[in-house]
This record gives sequence, C-alpha cells and structure tokens, in this order.
Amino acid sequence: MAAPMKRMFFIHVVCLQLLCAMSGMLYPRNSISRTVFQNLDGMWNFRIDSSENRFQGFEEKWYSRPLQQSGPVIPMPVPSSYNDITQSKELRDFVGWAWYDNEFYIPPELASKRTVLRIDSAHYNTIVWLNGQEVMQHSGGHLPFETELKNYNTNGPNRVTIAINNTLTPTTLPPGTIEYKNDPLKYPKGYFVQNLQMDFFNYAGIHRTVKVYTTPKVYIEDITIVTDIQGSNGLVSYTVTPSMASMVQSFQITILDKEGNSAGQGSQPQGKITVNNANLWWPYSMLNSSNDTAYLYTFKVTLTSTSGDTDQYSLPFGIRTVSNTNTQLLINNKPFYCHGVAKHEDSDIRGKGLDYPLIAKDFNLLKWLGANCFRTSHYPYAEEIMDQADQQGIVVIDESPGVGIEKGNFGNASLAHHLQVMDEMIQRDKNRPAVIIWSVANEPKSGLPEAKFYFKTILLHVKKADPTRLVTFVANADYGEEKAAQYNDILCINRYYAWYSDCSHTELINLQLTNDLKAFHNKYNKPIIVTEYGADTIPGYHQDPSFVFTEEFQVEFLQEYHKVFDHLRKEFLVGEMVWNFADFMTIQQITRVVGNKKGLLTRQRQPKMSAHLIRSRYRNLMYTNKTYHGSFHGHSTNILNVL
Ligand code: GCB
Repeated sequence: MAAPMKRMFFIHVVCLQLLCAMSGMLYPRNSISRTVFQNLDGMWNFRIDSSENRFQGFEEKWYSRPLQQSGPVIPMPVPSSYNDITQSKELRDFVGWAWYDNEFYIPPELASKRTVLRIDSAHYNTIVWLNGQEVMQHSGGHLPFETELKNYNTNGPNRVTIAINNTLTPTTLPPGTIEYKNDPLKYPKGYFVQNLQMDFFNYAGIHRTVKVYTTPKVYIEDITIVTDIQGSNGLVSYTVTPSMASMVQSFQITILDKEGNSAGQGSQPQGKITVNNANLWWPYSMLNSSNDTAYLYTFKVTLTSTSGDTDQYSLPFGIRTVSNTNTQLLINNKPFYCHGVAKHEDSDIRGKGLDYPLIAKDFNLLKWLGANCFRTSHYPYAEEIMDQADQQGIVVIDESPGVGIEKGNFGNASLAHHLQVMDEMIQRDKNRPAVIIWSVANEPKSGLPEAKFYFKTILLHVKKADPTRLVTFVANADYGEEKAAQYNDILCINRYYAWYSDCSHTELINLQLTNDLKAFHNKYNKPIIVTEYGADTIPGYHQDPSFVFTEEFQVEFLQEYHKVFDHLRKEFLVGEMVWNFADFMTIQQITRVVGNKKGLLTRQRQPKMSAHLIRSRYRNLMYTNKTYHGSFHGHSTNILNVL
C-alpha cells in the first residue's frame, strides 16, 4: 500500500462532529405535495485519491470543478460498492478518499419548494459539495443523511461531488485501526494496513440511492407511531412534528385500512386514535385462517399551513405489541418462537450496493426456508429491505454497526458516536412493525470492566428512546465473565461449539451448549435467542462419515444444535438463527477460503444440503404451538400458500 501521512485518516473526522442536524428524515415518498424528481442512480464519474498523503483531492480542490478535469475518471455505478467493479487490486483494497461526481437539473418551477438532497447510505465518512460549495457531511455507513439545497442553478446543471473515506479508526462504528509497518527491511517507508475487528469485507462507496426530492416550505418533518391493543381494538398513539409549528393552520389525520377506507381520524399534532376491530400485524408464521398476516394500515397526514400550502405524507404502519416474560418473547401477547437466520448485505460484483433483484430473491428464499425472522447483522440494512420485512411479516432484530468493540473502543468519543448512531437508527426504523428488538452491538468484549458503563449507557438510552421494543447486544462472552448483559431485555448469544472450540467434535455440542445456555438463564432469568451457530462449508465437498468443511458436517453440526434447541425451547429458548443465510466476503486470511462459507446458501444463493435441512425444520416449527397461535384444522394449506 502507498505511503500516506497519518493526518489523512483523521483530517475530517473532527469536523464530522458537526453532523447534519438530526431531523425527521421521513423516507422520501411521492404525494400530492411531494415529488422525488431526481433519482441519481446510474453511472457517476469516479476516481480514488491514491496520492502519497491521500489528500491531493482536498489540496487541489477537486470539488471545485468537474472531477474529470482533475485527472482520469472511470464510470462507477451508484448504488454499489466500488471495490469489485474493476479488475484493479488497488481499487478493491483501497483505503482513503474516493471521489464521485454527477450532474442534475432542478426545474425553475420547483424553486418555490424545499429541495432536499438525500443519500440513503455511503460508507464511511462522507463530504458533499453542490457546485463546489460544501453542503453536508456525515459519519458512518448504513444510515441516510440529507440536506436542504439552497443555492442551486435552475438555468443549467448542478454538479454534486461526493468524497468518501472508508478508513476505520478506534472511534468509528465499526472500529478498526490503521497500522504502520515500520521495519525498513520488510516494508517501504510509510507502509500501512487497515486492520478490521469484524469478519466481513469493508466494502465502500455510495451503497444506496441518491435522490433529490421536494416538499412544501412548511412540511411534515416527522411522524412517530406507537401502538397498543385493547380487546379487539388497536390504540394508535401518534405525534406529528411540523417543520414550523407557528406556521401550521391545521392537521388532518386519517388511518386508512388496506381497502383505503377510513379506520380512524384525528386533527391534533399529538393524540390517540382507536381502530375498532383492528387487524393486527402478525409475523407470517403466526398466520391462521382468520387473520391477515402482516397487516399494514396507512397513517395519512395532511398539514395545511397559514399560507394555504398543504403537505401530505402517507406512512405504512402495523398495529402490534412486543413484550417478554423471563421465558417468553411475545408478539400481540402470544408466544413467538423465532426461527431464522443472520444475514449480510453482500453479493458478487455489487458488494453492499442496493440491488432490487437480490432483495426479492432473498425474501423468496427466506420464505422458502420457512424463516420467520432475521437479524440485520452487523449494521442497519436498506430501507427497501426493511419495507419487505414489514410487508411480508418477517420479524427483524435491527442491529447497529457496533461490531467488534474491543479494549480501546470504550472511550467517550466512541460512546458519543455510538449514541448518535443509535438515535439515527431509531429515528429511521421506529415506525416499523417488523422491528421487535434493537441490537446495539455484536460480540463486544463485554467481559471487560469498562463494558459495563458503556453498555449500560447505550442500552438505557435506547430503552428510553423506545420503550416499546426490546433492547440487547449480541454476546459471545462466557456467562461467568459477562459484565453488561444485565441491562439487556433478552439475551442474544452466539455459539460455535465443535467449530471454534473442540473442532469437529459434534458429540460434545449437546452437553456444552445445554450447560452454557442453562447457566446464562439461571444467572439472568431472561429469555434467550441463539443468534449465531454455524460451520464453514465448501459447497460440493462431501465426505461420509462427516468431515469439517463438508456439506455432511454442516448438516450434522446443525442437527446437534437442534436437539438442544428442541429441549430448551420448552423452557426459556425463544429463538434460533443460523449463521449465515448465505456465504459472504471477508478480508483475505488463512481461516477464510474466499470469504466466510457458513451460508446455508452459496453467495450466488444456491442451496447447500443444510438449506434443505433448515427448510424442513422451520416448516415443522411453524406447526408447533410456540410459533403458531391459531388452529389449523383443515387449513394447513394456508401456511403453505405463503411460502
Ligand atoms: C461470529 C461473528 C460473525 C462471524 C462469525 C464467524 O461470532 O459474530 O461476524 O462472521 O462469528 O463465522 O466466525
């Protein structure tokens, strides 16, 4: 790797504290008053700054003129990770600032509107210029950011320039380090590597859609909906936040059912609406012949301003509750057993780039497997994915990018940033019925004393922000060492007996896992989900008797875990999630054969033997009274119809 100066990595992190102010950031939707008039997805001009200090782009102000005037550019698709788009190893493994630009038009008739530029996600630190003027910065991938555009051209093109730095540091989320290799006999001067603390490739680029949309000047900034159930009625408590309260003349709120009929009304910015005989939002596995699974209502708000303008926004939402006892997870007061997978946003060529065919394929596969839940391991997924979960009735553990938090990542700067990320994530996903648990982190070093204050602070903060869902972090510490799990509502535990310990000895799984989970439950008296268990499996490798890395081994391994799950779900186990839905890319290392191969499916989404095992198991689980609350009697085909 080239020889940069240290300052390149940190130069903009300080000013990135001036993040775009947290506002509502409702997902851009068209309405009678709003238009998403530019979708800037497509080919952008692109170049990396591979100068020695990685700072040439700023020194030469590449943002001040079309990027192609600064040097050679290549076409780069948006949305996509840039890493796997070319044949260049330098680009695949690049660390530093990558530059994009593109042009768009704003018609003069929109000048009276509020015009917003929104980036659904870019990884990691981002700076955006419009016609050479800086308009926003954002720190962190996986979450949207936006700004109102003020000084733009209506008589010619507007150039948007975006610089993105993928460097991970001890205070980013996920954290990482830059390591300088100083032995002159082994490395050239200034040689450095980026060390990751997570087990997936640090894909970078503009990962999700870039849009320009309008709203009226006085607009609906935010909507918060919380639901409850009273007998057969749904109670919908809501708050509508206008951009300028003093300029609001009236609100009109209507809850529409699926047929578009009014199911309740309001006229205040805050209130509670009763929906009589409500259709509840149920996970699809809890379907019975009398309920409509994953039922979504529409919360339609019309704001009229004192100047006579109206703004209208329609938000889909579901009526459901989430709660727990010390042995159960309850949705709408019925026990829910989660049988699902942990996933990644990951695929060939596009890396972490949003891809509609992939989203559709993955949801079809989730239903094919009979999975009723997934975890957004290890970061918030695209809103288009979350929409499908809401619509298809698949429950989600929504996880932050807090993966790999180790000693050295528990300081105040890390904590402040982590709280900010949680706020952004809750802001984005708070109205989603599919989200039942917030996971603030994956496998932090929670056995360290400093983890206690850190996670207490974050978990209480999240619980205060959203008391309607469960909060947790996903743990892998030993129950005896664990310092922070007492602040979790539910325990999510990752285990790899017979893989990372006692490798190949599947005969030990039953004893070890049973003792371990029982000890956790005895200590904390909370329900448990096993959020990861799995074995690397090279598709096409077979050996009988089983041998590690073969398809036979993966099946045998999973089956041993299932014996324990079947026993403990009669007690306190409320879920199981295979690691992983599909194979995914990691860094190059001797323990990974072109990525992590623990998928039930290959990276190209073809099933291994284990996928058929899980498909058969999950279908059976749907028929148990832990996941299904109704009566089948002759209606079992209903379940099969939705698969
Ligand atoms: C884990 C991590 C996950 C890894 C997985 C593995 O515990 O949470 O990110 O990919 O193990 O396969 O090692």
